[in-house]
Amino acid sequence: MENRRIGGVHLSNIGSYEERIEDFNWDIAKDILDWKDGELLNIGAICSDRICSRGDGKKTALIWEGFGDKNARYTFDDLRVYSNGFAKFLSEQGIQPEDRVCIFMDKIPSLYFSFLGVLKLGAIAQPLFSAFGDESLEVRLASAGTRAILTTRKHVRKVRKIKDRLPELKKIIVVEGNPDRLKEGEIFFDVENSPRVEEFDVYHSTPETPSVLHYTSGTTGQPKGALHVHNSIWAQALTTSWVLDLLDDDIYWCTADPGWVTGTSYGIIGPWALGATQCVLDSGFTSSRWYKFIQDNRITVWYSAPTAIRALMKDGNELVSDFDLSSLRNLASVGEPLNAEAVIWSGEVFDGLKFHDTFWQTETGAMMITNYPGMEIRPGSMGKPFPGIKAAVLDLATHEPVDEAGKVGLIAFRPGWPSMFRQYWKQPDTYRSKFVGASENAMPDELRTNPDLWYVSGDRASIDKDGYYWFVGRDDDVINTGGHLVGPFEIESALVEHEAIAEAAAVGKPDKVNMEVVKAFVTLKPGFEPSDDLELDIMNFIRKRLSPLAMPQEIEYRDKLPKTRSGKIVRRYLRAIEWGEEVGDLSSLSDE
Ligand code: 6R9
Repeated sequence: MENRRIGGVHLSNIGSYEERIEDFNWDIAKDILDWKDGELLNIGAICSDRICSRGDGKKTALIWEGFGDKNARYTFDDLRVYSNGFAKFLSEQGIQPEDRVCIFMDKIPSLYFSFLGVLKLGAIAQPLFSAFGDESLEVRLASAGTRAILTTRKHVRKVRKIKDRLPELKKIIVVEGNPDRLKEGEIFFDVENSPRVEEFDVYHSTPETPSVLHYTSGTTGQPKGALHVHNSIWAQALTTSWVLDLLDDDIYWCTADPGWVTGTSYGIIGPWALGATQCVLDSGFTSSRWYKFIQDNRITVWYSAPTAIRALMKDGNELVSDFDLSSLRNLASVGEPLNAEAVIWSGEVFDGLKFHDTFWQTETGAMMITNYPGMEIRPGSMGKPFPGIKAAVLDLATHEPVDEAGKVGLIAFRPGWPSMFRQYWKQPDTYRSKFVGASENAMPDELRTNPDLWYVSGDRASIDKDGYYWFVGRDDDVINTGGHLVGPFEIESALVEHEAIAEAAAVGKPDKVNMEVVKAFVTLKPGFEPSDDLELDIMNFIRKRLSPLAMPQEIEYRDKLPKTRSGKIVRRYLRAIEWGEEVGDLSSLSDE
């Protein structure tokens, strides 16, 4: 990448936001990567082989630290060879292009190698949080018809519990741990201790070849798989360059886990497409561990999330001064509203550096509305649409763009950017329902290319007179806890599997650090009495089956739950009480 540090002053890759809007063209991303039409468009290869062939094979690609003092470093040449290793191994196991391969492990180096390897083979990477319990895992593997899962000794027991119910899951591959203790049918593959694979015939993907399948929660039904394609790389690379502002000599840290789209779009694809050095910290969160990680690795660009920032804030300013964080030069955040206090705080403690808020979704694949280097940050605002993105706020009733400053509506985007999701896995109707103006039988390809439609995000915002977007809240019941979306339906379905529970509703309740945490309202079956022990038992039940994030922090016992006359539980009502908001019109509720 062109290095624009002139006389010590960095002008920023984006330069002038207004000028970029004027001359915008997605092909700029191709120029930045020096990629010519007709060349191989495969994310796995662009992020590794291509960096080596431009002469940067010896450059550090990954600086990794785990629990205790475990650490390792890998060059782009290592990335190339180890991703080849995974691609070759999976192809020998019979994995074919477009097969779904789940990656279910902690943030260990093999997660990163295998992700690129799966893509090199033309298969679809399905990364899932290693914190998921067996039920969360089963729902997603069953939905995707996943053929192979790559996991570790630590997590394989969850796969064992569910594998008999997953007829399409043919291969269980353990990439780390002790091979002697595996069960029959499980395969061991340790890429770093296998022969180096110097050459692999990378799959000739087209721009529309599927690449990554990310599961995301909605209000109704189980989580949906948002499917991305190799063409997404242009949006991921360009936003990485213009918003995160990576230069050749930066040391970059994205704190997100690749089970979340942030961890793939900006923790793998965007930065490595540009040939940047990335850091990964695979150990639990403590403020001092994070500050030390930045200090020791001289991290310059840092992409994190509001919950983490608020947790750092809580630990105070004094702790910050115990570390030398002078290497930092650009900070950004995503996942939930970044409150103004957090922006102002970061400016105070990080020597004038304020977090740049960025807004986007699993479905958008890349940043959509953000703050840019060199542009005035208005604390509390998400910034402005990325050049090339046509955004609007649609009137809640008419779905026409609002032109009045400050009026609240639905955030929407005109279809057509490169990283837009191509479908919800096997749910064409749900995909269609995300577009305003779509005809009843429109196919996914028509929807994603029709410039007259609006893709509606499911969030509310207003735009001020200068074009800055201000987040208001979600337009649905999805719970955003610490930046992770949890679907109430998934929690409720698991709750009613508990022997004591008759009916359940899950809503978000306010929380200082996580913004929201899960609260469950339950009615009990005859013969069960409310008690503290039962509450603890229910909490653990959910933690183990779903995940620690989905676990209710509070359980309220009720004799009955509020319902509509057609029998649907009204979460909106329960949520409003938690937030101390107006409950609204209750006339549609049943008096039963
Ligand atoms: C990348 C990612 C998407 C939802 C989104 C919104 C919330 C994300 C935000 C934000 C306020 C921001 N969200 N960024 N809310 N300000 N800067 O987060 O993807 O997990 O799909 O979540 O998260 O509600 O619709 P995903």
